[in-house]
Amino acid sequence: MTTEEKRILDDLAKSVLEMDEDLARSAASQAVDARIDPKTAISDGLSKGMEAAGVKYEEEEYFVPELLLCSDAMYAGLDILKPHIPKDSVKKGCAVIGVIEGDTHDIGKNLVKLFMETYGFDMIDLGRDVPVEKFVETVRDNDVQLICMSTLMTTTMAGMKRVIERLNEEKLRDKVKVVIGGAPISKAFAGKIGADAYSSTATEAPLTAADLTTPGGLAH
Ligand code: B12
Repeated sequence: MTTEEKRILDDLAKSVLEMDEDLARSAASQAVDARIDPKTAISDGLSKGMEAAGVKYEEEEYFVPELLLCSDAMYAGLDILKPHIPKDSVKKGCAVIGVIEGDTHDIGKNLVKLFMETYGFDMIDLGRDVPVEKFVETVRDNDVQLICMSTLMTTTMAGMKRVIERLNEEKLRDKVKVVIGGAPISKAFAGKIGADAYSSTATEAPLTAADLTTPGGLAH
């Protein structure tokens, strides 16, 4: 990576951390002009800034209003980068995605959705604070091969287990693979609740998903 590319990624991260939408837009445009992979600009630039904001929140230097301004800057940069992500034309199937009930954190979920779409998945986005039954209904009523569930809070993790239990009860579990993610989630937790896979980043999520849904992938 050149010094200039590193400077642009640092500016993307800084723009989010410092709640600076103008810097987010200009650094994102510079990333496009410099032909930096837009996914790298998102994961190694904007997302890094959000992580740093999280540290400041934990240190009680930032509070909820600051985090909201950080996420505004993140979305300002994303709007510019999004159209430049190359789309894979090979269709990979249909997935439903949502943030589990009780949780309104949706930045990570939105990144996963974006990366899945550009990888060729059709996505049904249920949004955030999604009731358990909504996931179940969506699987029942649509031709979906995969559920992607997100949560950022330890207090809402149990909702993921409940979705899997309800899919079992409704005899829908064999119809779909289940991938879970979010900061407090781990591979061990995924195994414990009977999910098929866990992925720690939006970059990795589509590969994990394709492994599960493609014949010859991990699950076959
Ligand atoms: C930004 C933020 C907010 C924003 C959210 C804005 C939004 N629209 O999302 C706002 C200010 C609104 C907010 C509110 C609250 N927050 Co908050 N918030 C955060 C913060 C700082 C960053 C989260 C984030 O966006 N990270 C950036 C994204 C890109 O990362 P990510 O979400 O982890 O996603 C990546 C991966 O995890 C993965 N991934 C995510 N989902 C999925 C799904 C799948 C299927 C896969 C494969 C992968 C995957 O891919 C993503 C990209 O690589 C975290 C701290 C932290 N370090 O995580 C606290 C944090 C999550 N918040 C916390 C809390 C407590 C709250 C509030 C309750 C605060 C309050 N007193 O009101 C409320 C929640 C209200 C509610 N019920 O939902 C706590 C949760 C504690 C807990 N119980 O576990 C945290 C951990 C902070 C802390 N240390 O205390 N918050």
